[in-house]
Amino acid sequence: MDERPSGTPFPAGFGWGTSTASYQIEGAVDVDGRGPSIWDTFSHTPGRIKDGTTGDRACDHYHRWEEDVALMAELGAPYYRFSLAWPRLQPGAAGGLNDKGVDFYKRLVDAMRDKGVTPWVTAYHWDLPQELEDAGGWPERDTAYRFADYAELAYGALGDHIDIWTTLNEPLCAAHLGYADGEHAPGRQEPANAIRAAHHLNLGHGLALQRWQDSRREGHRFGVTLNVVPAVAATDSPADVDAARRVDAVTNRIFLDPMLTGSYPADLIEDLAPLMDFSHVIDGDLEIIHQPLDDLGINYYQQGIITGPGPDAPDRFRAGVMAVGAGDTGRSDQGLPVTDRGWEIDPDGMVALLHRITDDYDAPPLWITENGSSWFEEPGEDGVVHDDRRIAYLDQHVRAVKRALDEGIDLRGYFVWSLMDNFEWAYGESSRFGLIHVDYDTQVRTPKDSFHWFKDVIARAGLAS
Ligand code: PNW
Repeated sequence: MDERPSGTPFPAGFGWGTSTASYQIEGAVDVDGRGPSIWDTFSHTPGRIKDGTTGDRACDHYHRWEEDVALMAELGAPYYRFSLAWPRLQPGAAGGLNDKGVDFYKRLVDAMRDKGVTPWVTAYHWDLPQELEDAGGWPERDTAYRFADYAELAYGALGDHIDIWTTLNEPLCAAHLGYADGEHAPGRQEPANAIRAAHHLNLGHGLALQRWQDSRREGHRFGVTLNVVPAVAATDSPADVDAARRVDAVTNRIFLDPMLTGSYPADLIEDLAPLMDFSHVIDGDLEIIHQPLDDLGINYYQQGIITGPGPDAPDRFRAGVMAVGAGDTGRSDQGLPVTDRGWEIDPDGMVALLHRITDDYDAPPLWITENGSSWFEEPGEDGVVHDDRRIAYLDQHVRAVKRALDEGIDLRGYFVWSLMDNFEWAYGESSRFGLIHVDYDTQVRTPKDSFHWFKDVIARAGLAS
């Protein structure tokens, strides 16, 4: 029986969920045979993480998964999206799988399924085995083949336990932040190699999909998650419009076009000509990358308001991305309220983005696989985190999701980043995105007010007014 009150706004079966990633929550980095990843190396390099923390323990989810599954069940979201740690499943990125790693994920997903939570798994959320980085990392073509081998093994071992499989999370960050900007592991600042990394991530995605399709179990769904950062020209001046086009090519279309249309944008190749040629793309690669997708996950945090060169191009944000062929561009803002990371709160941008993908591509069903906000908040005297700002943020974005549905977008779900506070990459423990507060000293988990708010939204499949 449909227990939703009449007139509630969301379709029955709408896919509410939360997301996490292996390195950000698991800890236990040297337990049960896990090998080192680029994030272990990077976080242990002085100066790389703003507060000097590492993911050595993070949320200790590797040991506390039962408690975390109980919290998922209490929340009542039908989906939980998480990633597999490549160095836990295939330490050193060679040979067969580590049984203890496989057993961990089996325990986790079986417990989730027992509680009615559907696992949505990502094969790669940035924790590249260090050994592969030592051999050159994603700028090397071989890394794509190694990823495909790992993805195939993971599907073989866990395919009977998990129905929804994603190849990559945000290849944009893996390529540009890792290899051009240097803010993420492995911390290299080599613009041309970031473009090669992007291609090999694309290639690894296509190869992995081919392997999965070859042994697809009935009812399984395969996809990818991209963070598409809308590149909006700050004004209609030709300089700003052209800058926005260049940034869009190098951040968004460099992934969307090969995956969804089987080609790289001609303007991207032309823009990059002064930096590099495209001889790393060889015949047949684009056919491999252009595989059918059952779902396209979109991570949305904010738009990029792009300005052309000039003295008022403020905040030369993401210098690496800008350095990569986007030329001398800047990033402005719209004067909207921001989170504690300085990210503008712009739910309309999410709706516009969903329209753009729908209009420009023959896209599969869309899912918001991440959306959320960072505010550093500790429990008050009553032991509770009253995170009204996060509730307001989520409320605005859930309403935007509803608008998108009303406007005809084939949007199947909305996942909050994140289930719990976790190791926020270069920001370490200083940036908190969770619906659940984590005390990193005691590992005590405390649902925030936003957890209860989201639980209520899910239960009623809508908003109060
Ligand atoms: C995503 N940016 O990363 C990731 O998928 C998560 O692992 C991460 O915790 C979450 O968003 C919050 O940061 C991003 O600089 C990292 O614009 C950086 C940016 C965007 C997304």
